[in-house]
Amino acid sequence: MSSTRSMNSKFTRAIVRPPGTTFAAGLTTSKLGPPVLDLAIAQHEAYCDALRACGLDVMVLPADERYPDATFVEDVAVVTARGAIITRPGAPSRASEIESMREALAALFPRTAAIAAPGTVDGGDVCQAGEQFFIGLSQRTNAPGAAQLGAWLESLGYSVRRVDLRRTGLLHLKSGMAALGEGRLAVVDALADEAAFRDFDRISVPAGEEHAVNCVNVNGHILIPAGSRRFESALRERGDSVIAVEMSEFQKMDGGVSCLSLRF
Ligand code: CIR
Repeated sequence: MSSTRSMNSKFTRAIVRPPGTTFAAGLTTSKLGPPVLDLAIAQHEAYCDALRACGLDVMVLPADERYPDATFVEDVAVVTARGAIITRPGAPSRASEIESMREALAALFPRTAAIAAPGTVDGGDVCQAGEQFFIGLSQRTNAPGAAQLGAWLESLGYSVRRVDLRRTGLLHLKSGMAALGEGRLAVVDALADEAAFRDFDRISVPAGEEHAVNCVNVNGHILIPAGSRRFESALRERGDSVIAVEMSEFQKMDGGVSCLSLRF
């Protein structure tokens, strides 16, 4: 197996932040109705337990009522085994979320890089598949941001490919694909023919379960949203270890399994 196709290195830590009392005021395009905070908090706790079951030490940041979307910590940093970079989120309401993440990462990384204006990057547009990174160009991640992030990743020795999402209607790259490990990607139909994925095995997510494409491989266990039975069966038939987690309240706010943590 080539290094491009190999698994991400083993994760030991995760950073999460529970939803705060203002959670329902966050950004969303979904028509699923307002989230129930108590249920969201319970689902978040179960999600943290799932990460622990995969062997991760979970750093839980305090809920931040100032920023309703702050529970989606994945968007404000990109953390790799070789370094961390603070993003510059594309939604103005999320811009200041980076401040507390910068402080949290400073305790773990001697030096963090940062995306600078006019660049914008949401971490949801960044997917690592072994030595290969994919960066989505989206409503949140612009060309200058993608260029800065790409140059930084290449300086660390990673390969980078861009994926233009701007005509797909997808919020983020990882709203449409995920790295499953061992050279495999989960993809929705809108990205089935994406040239950047050419030398990966593509597993399509069944129609009606597209939200389940937002899944993550954590040390060989694939966390998927509960209720995506056909996708779950397809993974199990391939021999994958699958952990299903309830995500209903986060889906109401356009979030999913990957968005709720930084894993490294
Ligand atoms: C937002 O629109 O920014 C949040 N409501 C959802 C962010 C989801 N993040 C992700 O997929 N990485």
